[in-house]
Amino acid sequence: MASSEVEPAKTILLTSVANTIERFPLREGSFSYGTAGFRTLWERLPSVVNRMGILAALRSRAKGGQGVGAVVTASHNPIFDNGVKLVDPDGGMLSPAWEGYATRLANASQYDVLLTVSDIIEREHIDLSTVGKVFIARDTRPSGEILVDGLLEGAKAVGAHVEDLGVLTTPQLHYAVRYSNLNSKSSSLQGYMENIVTAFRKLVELNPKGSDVKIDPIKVDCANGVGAIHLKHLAEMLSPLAEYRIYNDGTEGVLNEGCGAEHVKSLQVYPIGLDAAPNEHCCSLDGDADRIMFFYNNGETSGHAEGDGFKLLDGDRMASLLAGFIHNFVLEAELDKELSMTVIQTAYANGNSTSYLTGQLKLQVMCTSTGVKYLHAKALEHDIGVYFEANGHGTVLFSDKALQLILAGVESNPDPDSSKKARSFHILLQLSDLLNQAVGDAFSDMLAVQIALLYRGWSYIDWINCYSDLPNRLAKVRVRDRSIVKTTDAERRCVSPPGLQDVIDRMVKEVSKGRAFVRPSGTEDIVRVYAEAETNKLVDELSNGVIAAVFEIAGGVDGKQTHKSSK
Ligand code: G16
Repeated sequence: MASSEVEPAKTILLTSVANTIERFPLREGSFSYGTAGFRTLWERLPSVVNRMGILAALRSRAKGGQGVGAVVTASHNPIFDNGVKLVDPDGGMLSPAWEGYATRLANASQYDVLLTVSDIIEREHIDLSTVGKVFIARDTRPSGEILVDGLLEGAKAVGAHVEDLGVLTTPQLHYAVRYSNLNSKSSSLQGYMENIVTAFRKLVELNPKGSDVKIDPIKVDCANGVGAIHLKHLAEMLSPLAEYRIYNDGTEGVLNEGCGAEHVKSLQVYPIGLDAAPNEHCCSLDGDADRIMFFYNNGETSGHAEGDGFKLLDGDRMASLLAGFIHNFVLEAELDKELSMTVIQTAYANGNSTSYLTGQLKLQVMCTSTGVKYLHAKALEHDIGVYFEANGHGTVLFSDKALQLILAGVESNPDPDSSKKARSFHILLQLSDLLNQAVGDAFSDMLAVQIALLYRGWSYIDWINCYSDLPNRLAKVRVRDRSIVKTTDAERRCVSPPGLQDVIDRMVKEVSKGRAFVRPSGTEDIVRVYAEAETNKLVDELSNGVIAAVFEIAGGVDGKQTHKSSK
């Protein structure tokens, strides 16, 4: 664009921004781009969502017109919350540098919005002759439709071409953004479905036991969310090879109420409406289907009616199953010298899962702060990055180098039956297709777990027997202002308020295999308290002690323990 055209173009753009923000007045309170974007009561969000439309369009223009995503969802939060999160052109989370712009824009007065937009254009050297492209999707929350209107307006005001993809799972939107920019696969919803269905079918065919196998049916709690809509379609495509029985499909129950991945992980009870007979394979998705928990009933009575026989296989279990499974093929393909493989966890990972990964599987493990954005970024630093949060978010990323070596192996060994090594190349290639490369995805994780169990001939019982979890507790404590709680060392140590970490250290020292930390949630107005120890008695003492310390030192208002360990 000629320099004489820049100022008029900018004036037109700012006028258009001024017009759109006027229709979405700023609500009271402050907003912060947290663990997964903005999340709060939906009534507070119209101005924020409209401004995120503006930012998404600016981000796209700053990236030379590549597609950027914006998804309206509050995932595991209650139905009356909503949220908005932006997706970068590679299908990953918004770059941290732009999160600062997001927070600034969300809190700016009408006038400051114009200054901020102008500042972003300058700093990011945005060429105003580029046309932006924004993909929009939302979950099933009733407020989503209203909020999407503002998002759409904001993006259009900055001259973006907007594609509203409708009601999608969060991973489907990430996938659409990634592959619309890469042009290597169809980015459409049908393309997404066909990609994972084809990879799953091929993996079943490559199974050394032959393709005439029986895959255990699985009962899927869809949290009354968007997962139900798309799982129905996926189940039809995979029938009769695999069978998915859908529960909490949204026709009767309330989103995330008494069901969903967060509910079963926190309370360690069955989701409402799903009757698990002993040893049946079951799982729960969350409200936007980007995380998954597996569980079964071991048939034992625990005296705790809601959780009788309940056994949970969480994100740590997925990490250990899939890392071990994939590493085995890396070894058989003789790629272990050429490819670095690492497992990324957070402080919430059970200590015994980390010991199993390092001790039994001999894999390197790293720890990051909570939030897919941190784990995903760390995983990208390795050729094969396996990342999972204990709460069920995660996937396995393959670097370009890994994919090139695997592809070369497939090309030089076209017949998978010719040797174990040949088969391993083919299996790795299909796994890299099955596992969503943009973000953790409940659907592809579910299918990958089914494949790993099928190859190993394992039931959930065999899977859970790999190691025993250390007893652990997760509690939520409401404090007057959670922003006073600040942490360091991948959230394992608390640096503010002063004195809190000293008290935690003293308590942890007294307890065998003790570990505890506190951190402010980025999605709810609470502080989370995690504790683990060698026995249930010890972990109860430790957890209660830390909760009391948070109350006293961080200004507690209300607190409740929301997590029981598997006994
Ligand atoms: C989001 C993030 C996750 C994070 C979770 C809880 O999940 O994507 O990475 O683990 O929030 O975060 P916090 O402890 O900060 O509240 P989701 O499924 O709600 O989108």
